[in-house]
Amino acid sequence: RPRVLSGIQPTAGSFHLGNYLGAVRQWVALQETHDAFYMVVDLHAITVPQDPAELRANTRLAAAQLLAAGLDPERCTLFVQSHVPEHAQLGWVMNCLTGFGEASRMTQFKDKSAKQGAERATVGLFTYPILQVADILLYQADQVPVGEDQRQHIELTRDLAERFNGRFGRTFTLPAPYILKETAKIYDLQDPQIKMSKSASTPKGLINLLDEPKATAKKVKSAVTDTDTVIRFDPAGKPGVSNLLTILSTLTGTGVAELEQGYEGKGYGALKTDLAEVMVDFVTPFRARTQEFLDDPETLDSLLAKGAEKARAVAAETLAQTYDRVGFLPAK
Ligand code: AQP
Repeated sequence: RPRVLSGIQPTAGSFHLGNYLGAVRQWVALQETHDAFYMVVDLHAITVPQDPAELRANTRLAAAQLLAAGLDPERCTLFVQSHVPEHAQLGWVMNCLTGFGEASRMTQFKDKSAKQGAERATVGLFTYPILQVADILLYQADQVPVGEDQRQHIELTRDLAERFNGRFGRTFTLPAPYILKETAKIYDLQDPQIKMSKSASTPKGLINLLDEPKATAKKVKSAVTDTDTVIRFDPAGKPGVSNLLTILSTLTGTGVAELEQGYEGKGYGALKTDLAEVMVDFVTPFRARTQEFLDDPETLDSLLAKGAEKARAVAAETLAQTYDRVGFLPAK
């Protein structure tokens, strides 16, 4: 079985619809066909200030949501990044292989540091793509299921893997991005030119899966569209309507062309009403399942501990090989 690896930050509390459609949904499908490793990336979370109690609670909350979305610990390895110390250890080796200029070109860093003010951004935020390189290479992942915003980091991962392999001998698998065209980028409901994101979106533009279903329905109904009336998939000309069609198509499994046909002669109101209903049907059981997992933190923690044990077995082997190649003296 080919191997996949991906991660999600625990920082926001609730996952948003972009996280789910762009990444988590694919994770659920891939656990059936791939040797799948998924993690809650708490090391990445502290690149920006975190309240310790909230971080701990949000880490459990992220794991609960992943389980509620359909990850099955019998079918995949689900763990918390900080439970596997090899991530930070390989991260250091990768830091020492990366050029300063190369790291400076990461657009996610530029965007995120600009938002915070360049002076306040931490060195951790600057090097987080390199930690992500280590996350992926530790597991010798063949594919990395993510949204479009992560493509550049996977390219960096390939570059560094090739560099290491060239310098020290073949050690790492070169991973490929696994990005589904349709859902690579889910857009903000109020500003369909920007991606839906926890930091850039306004509350009305962002659908948090754990929000009150009624609030979600309201946001869908007040989504920005255009002054035309035709329901047609045309991302350049009609970004708002196209975004709604993408979301509806993915959640219902109905093709976009079929949806366009079905809405012929109907107005935007009909599309929004249907999507609001589909969203409510989706988030209602999702919220309930998440709460069930949260209500039993002991089971949740022990399940994560088992996941970390499985992950460590793989990670430790890669790290040992890497340390040996680099020339570190083995500890006797
Ligand atoms: N709008 C999106 N469309 C498609 N995929 C998306 N992802 C995020 N937003 C979209 C994908 O979700 C996965 C987890 O991302 P993350 O750990 O970065 O989660 P986040 O911090 O909650 O994501 P945001 O909202 O994008 O954060 P900020 O605002 O901090 O940049 C990834 O695979 C990502 O591609």
